[in-house]
Amino acid sequence: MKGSYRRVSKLMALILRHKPGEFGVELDELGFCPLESLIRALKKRFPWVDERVVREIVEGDEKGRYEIKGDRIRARYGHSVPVVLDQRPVKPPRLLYHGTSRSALPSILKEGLRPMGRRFVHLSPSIEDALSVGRRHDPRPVILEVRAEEAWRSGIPFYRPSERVYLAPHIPPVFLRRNS
Ligand code: HQG
Repeated sequence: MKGSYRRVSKLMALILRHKPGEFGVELDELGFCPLESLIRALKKRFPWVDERVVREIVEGDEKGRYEIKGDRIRARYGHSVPVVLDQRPVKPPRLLYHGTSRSALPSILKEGLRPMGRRFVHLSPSIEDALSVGRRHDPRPVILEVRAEEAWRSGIPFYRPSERVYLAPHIPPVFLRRNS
């Protein structure tokens, strides 16, 4: 993605996941807002943004971060603001991965993965994705292997808002193992 589009996408994520109010955007309970209100907010920092640019960002997004339905848009995952998840739980693959910082490890191995600032714990189907998630926190991240199918069998619901992201409310330490 072009650098300028990446900056706009970061701002979209900030508005749609975390701080809609600060940008004069109102989300409905499913996390949607009018595309037009998002564009108005984006234009304050990036005056050249229009609907075509936002649609290109959404369609080109490699992680499926956003969804447009009619004239409304939302983030598919990553929220800290309360949104209702309109998704059925799915059966996850046998293993999923979570990349994190070395400093978070002791606490994670003690209390499990918690959503912390977000609504859900985020898990990746591939080690590569988990590595890049982890690098946001630590240049030498730790990869945790999550025995997802077993966790699911024990009653923990999993959701898949986009191809490359699974969500769960909490992963107890018994399902975790350090992978690297
Ligand atoms: C850690 C981005 C201490 C957790 C990414 C993580 C992802 C604990 C940090 C998505 C803990 C929270 C989410 C515990 C978890 N004690 N630390 N018990 N349980 N943690 O950013 O998963 O690319 O909220 O390991 O790519 O890093 O922007 O979560 O290090 O998909 O689309 O607490 O956000 O999506 O950090 O990232 P975050 P995350 P985008």
